[in-house]
Amino acid sequence: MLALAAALGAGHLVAAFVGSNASPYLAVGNAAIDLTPAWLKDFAASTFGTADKAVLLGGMAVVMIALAVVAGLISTRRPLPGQVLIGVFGALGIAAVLTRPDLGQIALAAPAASLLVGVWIFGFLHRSAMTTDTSTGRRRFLFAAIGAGIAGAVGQWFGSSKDAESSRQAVTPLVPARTAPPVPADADFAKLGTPSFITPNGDFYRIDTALVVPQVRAEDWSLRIHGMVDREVRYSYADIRDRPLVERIVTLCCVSNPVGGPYISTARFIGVDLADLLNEAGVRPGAQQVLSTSVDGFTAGTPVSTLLEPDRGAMLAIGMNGEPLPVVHGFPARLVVPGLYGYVSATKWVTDLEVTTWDAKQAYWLQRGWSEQGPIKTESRIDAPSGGVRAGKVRVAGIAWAQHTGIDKVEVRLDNGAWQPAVLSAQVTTDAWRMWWAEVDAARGSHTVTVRATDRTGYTQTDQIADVVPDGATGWHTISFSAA
Ligand SMILES: Nc1nc2c(c(=O)[nH]1)N[C@H]1C(S)=C(S)[C@@H](COP(=O)(O)O)O[C@H]1N2
Ligand SMILES: [Mo]
Repeated sequence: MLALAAALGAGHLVAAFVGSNASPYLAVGNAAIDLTPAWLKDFAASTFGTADKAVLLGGMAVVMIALAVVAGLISTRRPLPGQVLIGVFGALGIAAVLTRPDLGQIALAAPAASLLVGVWIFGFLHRSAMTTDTSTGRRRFLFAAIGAGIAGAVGQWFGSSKDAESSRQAVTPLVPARTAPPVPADADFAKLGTPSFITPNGDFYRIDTALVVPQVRAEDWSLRIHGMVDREVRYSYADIRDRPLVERIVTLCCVSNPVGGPYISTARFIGVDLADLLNEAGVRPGAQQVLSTSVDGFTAGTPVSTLLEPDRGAMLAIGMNGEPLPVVHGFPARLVVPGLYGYVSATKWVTDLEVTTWDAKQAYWLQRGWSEQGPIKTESRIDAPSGGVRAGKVRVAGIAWAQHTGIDKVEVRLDNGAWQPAVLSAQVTTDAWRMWWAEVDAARGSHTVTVRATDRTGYTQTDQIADVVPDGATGWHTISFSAA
């Protein structure tokens, strides 16, 4: 176990210089995320939610420790079994680093350091354990433990000294030339249990494949637009922030949001019109998708036609709720496309836009069985009541969304009774959610309440239950409560 710790510590230290994702433990975790079959990923996401990354890393630790203990026990005579195990782990680390699109060959130095240090330390400790001089043996074990800890800690400290947060703090206030409309007091029914209309940055849902949040400093960032364009263009952070900025209120939603789920939030995004940037590059006829790539290799494919729609409001966003984008939400820059699920549009830490066709390139989730097109489905959710209530008039409240179309009507029903209309909050923009509340008459006992929304195309949410794969869940949200 100690040799393994020393190996991981050495790899972590080297990774601080060659790319923090090259730290073998993280590289293997990231490779596991990318290689996980869709069914297992769905299981993990639905079982552990956003804790799935912690579960993955914890599970890897348990497996590694168990194997290390076994290898140690069968190495009592000769060091070979333990050294072979470390060699296998090292090879895994090397293979994992090779699969990472964000890591160059130099990054192989990290798992290679792990392999060499691990094999050497295991042999060293093995010899120490064999000596008859137990105090020397103990001292050497202690040295190895301390060395492993120091290597890991220095790697962690040095790696994080290049964090994006200090670069983010240095960004001077982003002042939009065109601000979003003010949010009226009746835009939410937070007092009745709905979320606040604008989600504070710290509460905004987070979904991505990154085990370690990518750290990109604004001064190192640039966005390249290439492919089926008249001229390739490149923008620095200063180029973007010095343009007239626009602010838009947009509700982002994840395709993995189950009916009634939490992966939906709203912010004021500040940035520039993506269509302007694409037009500066000059999109050639025949182009179908814009493949956006993040610094860590995630990709999303967005229809060119949607991005160039004059009223779509697709953005390259650099600000969120008056601040520079938080690092977890994509600092320095991300895409935001009203009306499309995040997996086909909302690339965070975006550095590359390739104008191409659907046949030429397949984005990350498309390769994993999700749909090519991802318009957000009209849905609604009940947030209150949660828990028991007093019998009589009971207030039910929640949210409804039909981004870029707008909500027309929300209805609720108690215990499969008649549908009754809910009161809607003020409409701020069709690109954001709307809150609703209604009062139902609930006698003592247990009840269910169900909600459904109708959007401005006249479409009423279907009660047909569909899974989140391949293009978003459907079905009516129902909750149970008891009245006393
Ligand atoms: N770089 C990167 N961007 C990404 C993703 C990702 O895994 N990596 N996930 C997408 C998905 S599936 C969603 S739903 C949104 C979530 O954005 P948020 O974390 O800011 O809420 O980001 C999108 N952008
Ligand atoms: Mo998502």
